[in-house]
Amino acid sequence: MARLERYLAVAQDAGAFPVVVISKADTVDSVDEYVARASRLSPGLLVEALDARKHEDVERLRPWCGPGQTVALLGSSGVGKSTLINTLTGAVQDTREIREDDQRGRHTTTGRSMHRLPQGGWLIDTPGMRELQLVDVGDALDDVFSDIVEFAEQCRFSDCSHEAEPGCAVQAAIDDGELDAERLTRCRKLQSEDRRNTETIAERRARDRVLGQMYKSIQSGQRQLKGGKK
Ligand SMILES: Nc1nc2c(ncn2[C@@H]2O[C@H](COP(=O)(O)OP(=O)(O)OP(=O)(O)O)[C@@H](O)[C@H]2O)c(=O)[nH]1
Ligand SMILES: [Mg+2]
Repeated sequence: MARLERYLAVAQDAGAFPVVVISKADTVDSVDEYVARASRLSPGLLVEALDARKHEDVERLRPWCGPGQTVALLGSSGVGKSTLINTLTGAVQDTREIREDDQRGRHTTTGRSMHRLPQGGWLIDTPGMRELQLVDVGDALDDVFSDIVEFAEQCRFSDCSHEAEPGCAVQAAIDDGELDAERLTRCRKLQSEDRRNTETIAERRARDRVLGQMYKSIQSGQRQLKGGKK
């Protein structure tokens, strides 16, 4: 779930319409539980479970792959992104079994590539990600965790940290079973990661600016020196 929330934040930040595809549905007895858990992440979230190798299954994704639509497939290595594209387009891209020892993908796809669908849409295959760090997606996180944001608006204190303050509507929602405590933990983790990475980038930009000014002043100093020798 934590990984899905990350991908949803990235999609939200990019202004993309997310569709969750649960591949390898054929490898479990009942996929309904997985679909239900993913669907609960956001009201109205679209979730499709399928066997990425089967034409009749992937047909269900056609409505989002029509003319004028560009679809980027994101997900860990080995989940079946390239397989899905092969089935949808009839292409033969490299796909490989996941590793026996730790069930991880092998990072078969190493670069991004675009694939045209006969119906007119475009698919973008991407290499499976080892990790997906969030940077500067604070607003997107508010959307992904809009349920928590709404509860927080009811807190007695506007700067409530939802730890142990009186009148905390977030903790009350957890007590009432309306909010999963683990979802709050995951939300906090992503928010602090986002803040940390965003600060780091701002710091790096500031450092680059200072360095740039230093190089410029050195260069102009050299020019003056050369000019002085003449
Ligand atoms: N049983 C089953 N196997 C699948 C399904 N989708 C993919 N596979 C298999 O899973 C393995 C990995 O699939 P890939 O398509 O290479 O995965 P990927 O997401 O492109 O992986 P990277 O390129 O490493 O990011 C291959 O052996 C596929 O045949 C599925 O829905 N069901
Ligand atoms: Mg691949």
